[in-house]
This record gives sequence, structure tokens and C-alpha cells, in this order.
Amino acid sequence: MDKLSSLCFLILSIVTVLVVSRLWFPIFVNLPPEDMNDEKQSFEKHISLMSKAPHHPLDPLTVQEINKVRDILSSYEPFSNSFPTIHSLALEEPDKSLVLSWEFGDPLPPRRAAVVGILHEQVHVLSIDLELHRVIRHTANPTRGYPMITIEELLSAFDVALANSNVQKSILARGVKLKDVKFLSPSPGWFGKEEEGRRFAKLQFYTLQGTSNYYMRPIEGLTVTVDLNKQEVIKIADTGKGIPIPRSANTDYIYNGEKEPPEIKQINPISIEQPKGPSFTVENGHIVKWGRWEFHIKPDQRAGMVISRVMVRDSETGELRNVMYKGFPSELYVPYMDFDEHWYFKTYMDAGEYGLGLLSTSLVPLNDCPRNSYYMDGVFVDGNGKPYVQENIICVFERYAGDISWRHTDTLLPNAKSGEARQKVTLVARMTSTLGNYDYIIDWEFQTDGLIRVEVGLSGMLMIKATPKEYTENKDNEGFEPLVSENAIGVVHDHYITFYLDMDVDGVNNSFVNIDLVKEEQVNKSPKSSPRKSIYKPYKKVAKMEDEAKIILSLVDPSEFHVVNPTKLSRLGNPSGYKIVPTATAASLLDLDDPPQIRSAFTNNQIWVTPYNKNEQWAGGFLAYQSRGDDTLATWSQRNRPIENRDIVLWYTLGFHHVPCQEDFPVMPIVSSSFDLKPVNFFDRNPILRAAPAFVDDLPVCNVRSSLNF
Ligand SMILES: *[C@@H]1O[C@H](CO)[C@@H](O)[C@H](O)[C@H]1NC(C)=O
Ligand SMILES: [Cu+2]
Repeated sequence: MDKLSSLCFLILSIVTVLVVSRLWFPIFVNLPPEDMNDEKQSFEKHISLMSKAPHHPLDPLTVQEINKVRDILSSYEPFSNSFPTIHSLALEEPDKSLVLSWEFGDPLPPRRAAVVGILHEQVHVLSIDLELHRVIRHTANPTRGYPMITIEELLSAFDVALANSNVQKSILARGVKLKDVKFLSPSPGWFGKEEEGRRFAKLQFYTLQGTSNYYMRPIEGLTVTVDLNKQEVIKIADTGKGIPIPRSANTDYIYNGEKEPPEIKQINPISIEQPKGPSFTVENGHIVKWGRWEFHIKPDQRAGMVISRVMVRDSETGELRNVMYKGFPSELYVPYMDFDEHWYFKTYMDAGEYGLGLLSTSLVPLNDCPRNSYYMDGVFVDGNGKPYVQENIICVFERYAGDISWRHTDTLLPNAKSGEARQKVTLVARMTSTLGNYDYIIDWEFQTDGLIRVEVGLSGMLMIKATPKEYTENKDNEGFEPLVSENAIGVVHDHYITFYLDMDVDGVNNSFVNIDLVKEEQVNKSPKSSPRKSIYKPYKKVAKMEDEAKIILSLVDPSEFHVVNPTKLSRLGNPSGYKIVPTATAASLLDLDDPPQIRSAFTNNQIWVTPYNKNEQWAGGFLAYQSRGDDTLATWSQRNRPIENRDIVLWYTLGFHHVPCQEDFPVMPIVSSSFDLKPVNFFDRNPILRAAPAFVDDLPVCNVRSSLNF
């Protein structure tokens, strides 16, 4: 780059920072502290930020509200002698009809909290009214299964396990020092009678000796079962004495200045330019407005990130139109494929067992999210019911990746040169969750043409199984266990992310329509009217009952899947709709009566449609830990309820089969897949027909020439 253009970029950067920091003061307020000693101070700063009153019926509970809930609970008679451990405490959303009729300026509907606690081995589910200052509903053990485990009880289970002399002996016998031992507590799933009646965790161990990578040096074949209520060891299984611990060499992944080979040219710093600042606003903390879109976004301890009240403006009239009432990842099922005593139970249901929000971590500016990002904090609750702030767990930013949103050139016109084209700029809301070894990146991407793309990325560390093997025996026709490093198998597994999508296309009452693509043959017609033998035609089939909307995808028997408003017709008489467009996905190969598949039967179909029911939000059941599959999407849907022209919820499961390979070691490059919610006959014509093209002068500080001047 020449001197002029370098100067030009410098000026641009400074101007951008100035513009951005004035318009977007909260971004910088929320940046993580540089000095770790400032942590306490920054916590207080956030308390004051977060204690602001809620503005919207769906706003999460504030720090003050959580403290109030805790006060109410402490003086609640059944808990007056001992306070339960709190496994979740969050806003109990007001009834949908109240939220839909509420407008800015109206008083908020009564603020309520939903609390799940455990006391004396009983699960308590409470509803607390903050205005009335009392418990208004209290049930014990509503279903089988237990709530999300708390970090505190896991840490304490580890202490209990490590204090056990037999566990110590087993660890020392492998030449590992106790000070190097770390743990993971895979949820135990549910495997029949002998595991019932007590809440427990299975702890497994890793050594950090010689590495900063927590998960690459497993102590194989040692599983300690700890009763979570009593906090005592109930079983030690030690069968792995002869199995070596994988070596530490090449396991580090933290940047230490080490360089790639000089032949590989480094990529220069890169960022998008927004000389006029971002085009979106975040109003009252949670309402995002961008271009034609408007929606509410909030962190949630269990779902991670919840997007609500999604509306898009009509491209002709400018009117705000409803698309979706609420969307979020409802469950995340990850079964591993290994019969081994120390592996068979690894069949996680991460949202219900651990919490996608509770295990979200602060996003790293520039690397997790681009420079032009707005960050949002989450307020969660610890096992004692005390609020804490998880900083910067959601980022919202505009993305321009150099793509095109539409184009055309009339090449047959005599003077045709270049044609019409439009840039594709989108708005992304992102959250990541680190569920032990794995990292999930979940993006909701909003396009100007009305399409919403939900993308899930997988990264982090493989779950490693130690083995005496150092080299792969290449045998055909034999199931294999992928060796990803010396003595380290990357165990084969799946990931299923089941999304709850309460679509409200132009109103609450919608229908689910299969558009089946059906082959039509021209047979024995004489005289033959066409030389063609076959074509296909789309056939509409409105699903009247739930059973008609249980979809297993098939390439050879294709359909489109539309959610339409049968009472809202376009100029041409087509019902206004959105379709769900699956892309690459996977389906479970497990037996339907395999215990993990019974618990996660919500993955038996890729698509389900249910009538809206406030109590049916968690596909794996309200209490998912050690659940037995009797409160899942699959069991609710057995009722085969009517779904035509009603308030309906669409469920979609995005799946991945994962056969690990060496590139996944020691940290996995992202694997991703997505699905789209795409308007169909929702707009009367191309909704971005009149969007303006971009011109060179739009970027006044630096023009295109300077960046072409290599
Ligand atoms: C939606 O459908 C239900 C069931 O048919 C009906 O009771 C309700 O009034 C409808 N709601 C609206 C807003 O049309
Ligand atoms: Cu994987």
C-alpha cells in the first residue's frame, strides 16, 4: 500500500472509532476489563447498569428483581428453615395475548419469576409474583427428572471424589499428581431401574500436566459416580489401568507467538468500514431495529439466546408485520457411539442438563465478533439464588461479506455492459456456549429480503478416548475408531439442535402446508401431446392434525414446508407464508427404543408442528437431567391435536454426524450448518427491488482506488 492510502486508512480508522464511540457508548462500557483486578469494580458497574427497570414484558429479570425474588423465597414458609439450592430462576413470561396487546407506554404486565429449586431431594417449581410479593404457585416433583445442575454442586462433587482415598489411589497408580487432575462430569442419562431414585453425576478425570489443553489427556477407564444431593461417592469404576494417558506434545492451542511456516503469507488485518456508523439501534436494552427488521433479544440461562416478537416491514406499505413470536434452541442432544462402560451414558441433553446460557462465555472482540459489534450482558443466578452478570455474551453486528443479494445483466441488449446488482448486508445476533469440551456458536442472521438464517457452528475440543494404539490399522469392512493423535481416539458422535420456532406469520393463527413435489407421467395418451415422459408438479397438502406434520426429510420424496396464514392472501390470492428450508442435516441411527433415543425422541422427526402451549417449550422435557423420556415433544405430540389455522409452533432439528479426523486435533476448526426461514408469497414482489445500489462515494474517506493500490 502506498503512503497516501496508509494515511487514508489511518484517518478512516480514527474517524470510525470516534463516530462509533459517540453513537455507541454502551459498546465500550461493556468491554471486558483489561486488568483482572478491576473485576469487582466492573461487576458493580454492571449492577448499576443492569438494575434499570425492565421496559418490555419479555425483558429478563433485573438484578434488583432477582434479589426481590430471593427475599420472597426466604420468607416463604416451606423454606423458612432451609433455603433450597436454586437450579433456575428467570422471568416467567406473561401470557402471549398480554404481550401481543402490549405497546410501548403501557404499564408492564405483572412481573413474575419462575424458580426451580431442590430441597431435601425434592424438586420445587414455583411461580412468584413480584408485585404481590408472594409465591402464587408451588408444585413439587411435577415430572420425573431433575433440573439443570449447578456449577457449585459439580465443583463440590469433584472435591468429594478427589478426597476419596480409593479415587486418589487409582489416579496416583497412573503416575498422575493430584494437583494436575481436572474433571468433567458427563450427565448420566437414564438407563433403567438401578439408576433411578437418586440424582447423581459421573465424574471423569484429565491431567493438565504438560499442557494447557484440559481435554486432551484423559485418565481413561476411571469413572466416579457421586450422589449430588448427599455429595458422596457411590461407585468407583476403575478398569483402565493399562491404558496410557495420551501425550502432551502438540496439544496446546493458546497463542504464544509461534509462527506458521514463512511460506504461508499472513492475512492482513481486516474489518468492514461503516463511516456513518452502524445502521441498527438497540432500544431499551433489548429491542433491535435494523432496516426493515425489529425484534426483541435476550439471554436465557437455559436456551442461551431467545429472539422474540420478530417483525418485518412490508416493502410496499412500510407496515410492521409479524413473522415469529419466539425462537430459540430448545434442546441439544449429543449421543456418543461407544458401548464401553465409561462411555455408553454420554448422551448429553446440554440445554436441559447444563444450560446454554449459563455456560456462555464473554465474546472476544475482533475474534469472536467483528469490530462493529454491540455487546449485551446476561444476568443469571447462582446456586444460592444470587444474581451475577455474565458480560458480553451476545453480540449484534452488521455483516457485509462481499456477497450479492440480487443481480441481472441483459446481455443480449446491444450495449450491455454491466447490469444491476445489490450488496448483501445482513444483521447477525450471535451467542456462543462452551459446554465442557465443546463450543457452539449460534447465529441468527437477518437478511434485507426477509430471510432469516439460523446457523450453528461447532468448535472446541473433541471428547478423547485414550487407547494403547499409536498408529491406525487400515482394515476394510470393519467399524473403526478414528485415531486423531497418538493414543487418542476422537469418539464418533452426533449433535442435534432442536429449535423451537413459534411462527406467527401475519398473526397468531397459521397452518402448516406440505408442498409435495410429485412426479407426473404422461402415459398412453394418444395422440401424445408432448415428447416428454415425465415432469413434476407441486401439490399442496394442509396438515390438519399433528401427525400430518411429522416430517422425516427425504431427497427422493421432496417437499417444501410452509407456515402460512390462510386468512391473509396476497394480491394474487396466495396465502402469506414463510417456509422452513433445511440444508445439510443428519438423522439419528439409534434404535428408537435405545434409552437415550427414548429421552431424545424429539429428534425422531426433523420437523414437528404442535399447537401452541405455554408449557411445551423444552423438547426434552422441563426436567431433563436423568429424565426418562415421558415429557418430550414426542410424547406431547402423540395426542395428535388439530393444528390447522391455529396458533402453531414449528420444531426443527438440525443434526450433524461427527466422525473425527486429525484436523480436529487439538482444537476443532468450525463445522457449521444452518436452516432458513424464507418468505413465500409474504411480500407482493421482490422486497428489495427498490433498495439502492452502493456507490463509490458512499465511502467518502477512502475511495475504492486506494484499496486497489496494492
Ligand atoms: C385462532 O384460532 C382459534 C382456534 O380456531 C380461535 O379460537 C381464535 O379466536 C383464533 N384467533 C384469532 C386471533 O383469530
Ligand atoms: Cu462433534
